[in-house]
Amino acid sequence: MNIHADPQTISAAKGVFIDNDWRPAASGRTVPVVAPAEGVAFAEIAAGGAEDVDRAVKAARRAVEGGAWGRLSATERGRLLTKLSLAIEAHAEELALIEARDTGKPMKQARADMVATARYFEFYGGAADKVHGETIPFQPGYFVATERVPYGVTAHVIPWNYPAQMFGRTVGPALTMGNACVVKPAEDACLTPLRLAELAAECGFPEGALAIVPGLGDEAGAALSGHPDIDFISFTGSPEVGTLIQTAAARNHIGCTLELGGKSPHVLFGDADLDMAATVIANTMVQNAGQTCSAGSRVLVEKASYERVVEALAERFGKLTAGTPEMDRDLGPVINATQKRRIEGFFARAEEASVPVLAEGRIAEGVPAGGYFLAPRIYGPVPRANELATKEVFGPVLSVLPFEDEADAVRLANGTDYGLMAAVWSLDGNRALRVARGIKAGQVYINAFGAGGGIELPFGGMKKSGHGREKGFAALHDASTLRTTIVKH
Ligand code: TAP
Repeated sequence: MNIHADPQTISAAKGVFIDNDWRPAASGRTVPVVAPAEGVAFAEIAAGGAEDVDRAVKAARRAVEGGAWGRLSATERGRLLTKLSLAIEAHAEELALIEARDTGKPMKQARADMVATARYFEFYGGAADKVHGETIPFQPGYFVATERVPYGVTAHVIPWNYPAQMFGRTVGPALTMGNACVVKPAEDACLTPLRLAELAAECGFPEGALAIVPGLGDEAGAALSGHPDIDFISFTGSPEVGTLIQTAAARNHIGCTLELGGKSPHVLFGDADLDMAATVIANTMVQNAGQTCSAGSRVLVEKASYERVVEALAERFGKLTAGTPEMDRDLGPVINATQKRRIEGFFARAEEASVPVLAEGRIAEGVPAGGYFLAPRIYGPVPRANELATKEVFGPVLSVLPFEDEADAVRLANGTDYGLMAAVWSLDGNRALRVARGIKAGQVYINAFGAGGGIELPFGGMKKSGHGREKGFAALHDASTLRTTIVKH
């Protein structure tokens, strides 16, 4: 199979996946799937709607209440997740090809995404029977024990930037804890989640344990998040849709986790290992063409070392090249024409505000004219009030801002609505730790950033980056609720 394989061989593009079976959307409608590197449609997905969502939720309810899924032990669930991890490894190249065509990302990044996706199911498969409750000393004559129990039916609305990884990240812990999951992937990139659900069925996941309803956000997504018979919602995406999700959850009196993006800072002191820092900053910034919620899109630099840092960053950014998945360069195109126009809007407004461009990468020769390619850029010094210092661009754009001293660095790092990830670069360990502990972010690195995904590490936002935690054991907590049993003896 190659990346331009006949879309019909991508079995994922078959419809709505409910009770381990494909069916067309109830409306019979479909949505075209556009390859971002080409700007042309190469497949169609079902346009699921309220009726499909209702069927999926009912199937999930049957699965957890009296169905085979609800009767499995934690160990048996863990084995199924482990089997799925092995199946993903066995199909990694096929999945990476689908992912690369669907999202436009370079093949090496799509391959790395499949390694990470398999790892989610490996990690959670192993964890399934290692989640313990506790006993609580209470009044004489009582025995009290707590246990983590599934919510029941969980809804998962996921974005287009890492379709396979996001699937593993949200569905992995939910299945581990015994929930039945209904997933609404993004219309812009949803082929790998569909294929992964099919693989799960082949691995033996019982009917109803996992359903996928592709379609439009304001149809399938709204129907799922507002469905009266779901017990919990996990959402990753924009703050605007996050607000709709939280409102829908509140209306149903259920909980939700929201992962809404960021404007993650690197705080770079003059004594940092600049060679390492600049390389990590440039490479992680353009990963997925900058369309990563945790992208380190602000570099805050100690004033005295500003020129040196800018030179090191500009040197690296100048070499970065955007290309097609097959070209396998540093980054691919952005996801669609709307996103490209959105990012170009930032460029136009930066020009109007006379924010200097420090360096620009390039677009490889020979990319299709219709592809949504952008050369990566660094701006600096970016005025503190400029939108490039505060707003999430979600593209390959880095903003550099000088700071005066430690206190100013912390103030600046915390000076946006977001609080997802951060890094402090300094060889003075005490200072690095002091600054790191002053930053309001769910993950703070010292002399590193991203660490290859860190599936074992709790991940999620403070402030307007959202609430709840994904990854690690923390995700198992958020994918389950607590029952306390009180026995009088
Ligand atoms: P969203 O519109 O938030 O899409 C995320 C998911 O929500 C998709 O599955 C989407 O479906 C669905 N959705 C859309 N409208 C919905 C509704 N009314 N009810 C329920 N679900 C709905 O994000 P986007 O349009 O893909 O990207 C816009 C911006 O969001 C980006 O520029 C970026 O800033 C941010 N973003 C952040 C992240 C992360 S990881 N934090 C990821 C992606 C995007 P459809 O896509 O089918 O409409």
